[in-house]
Amino acid sequence: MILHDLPGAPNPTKVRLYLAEKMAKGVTLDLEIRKVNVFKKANRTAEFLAKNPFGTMPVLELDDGRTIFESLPIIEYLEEKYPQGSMWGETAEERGQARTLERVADVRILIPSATYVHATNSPLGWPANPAIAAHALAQLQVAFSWLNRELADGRPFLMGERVTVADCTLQGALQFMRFRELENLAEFENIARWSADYRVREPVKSVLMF
Ligand SMILES: N[C@@H](CCC(=O)N[C@@H](CS)C(=O)NCC(=O)O)C(=O)O
Repeated sequence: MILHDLPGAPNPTKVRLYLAEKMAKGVTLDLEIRKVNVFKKANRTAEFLAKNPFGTMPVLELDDGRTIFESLPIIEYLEEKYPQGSMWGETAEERGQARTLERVADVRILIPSATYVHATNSPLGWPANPAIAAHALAQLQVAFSWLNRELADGRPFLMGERVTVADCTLQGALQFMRFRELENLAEFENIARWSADYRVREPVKSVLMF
């Protein structure tokens, strides 16, 4: 398998963190990671668009040439292929809750934070858009306020004592926000504490850029 990657970007980072966590649980994955040079528009070539018609990363290319080009389905595919060391949880209830937190981290944090970064200081050079930035920031404030209250109990991971995909998604978002120096989470001290603790864990150090 080949993972087509864009280091530092939120969705690819989510998958890279997932892989790092999975390997730290002792799972061996036969996977090559290939960086896609977006500055040279390598994701807009006919060859790449045949793998993902939308030109986005991450893309998982299977050994038979088929591709999976959405981050969460990539993770779900790998979870099915490598069920040992579940990154969702042991019981149906745990998995349901972990998936809920993952969706919140993605839909209410990762997507608006990526929108905000691109609308203010896009690392890809996309044009600024103050109205879109303001809307995204308002969405983020709501989600961060809720999550900050949830994390007030000092738990090490979103689901408590065990790491899940939800942590990978949240850190993928926060990593990307560092491009905008928006990871000034002073107002959200419990999220800041969670992030600082998560970032220094051995498995994830090699994935996080700065
Ligand atoms: N919903 C998709 C979003 C993928 C996406 O937007 N990827 C971004 C990086 S986070 C990308 O490749 N951007 C480059 C571009 O659009 O040219 C997923 O979860 O994989």
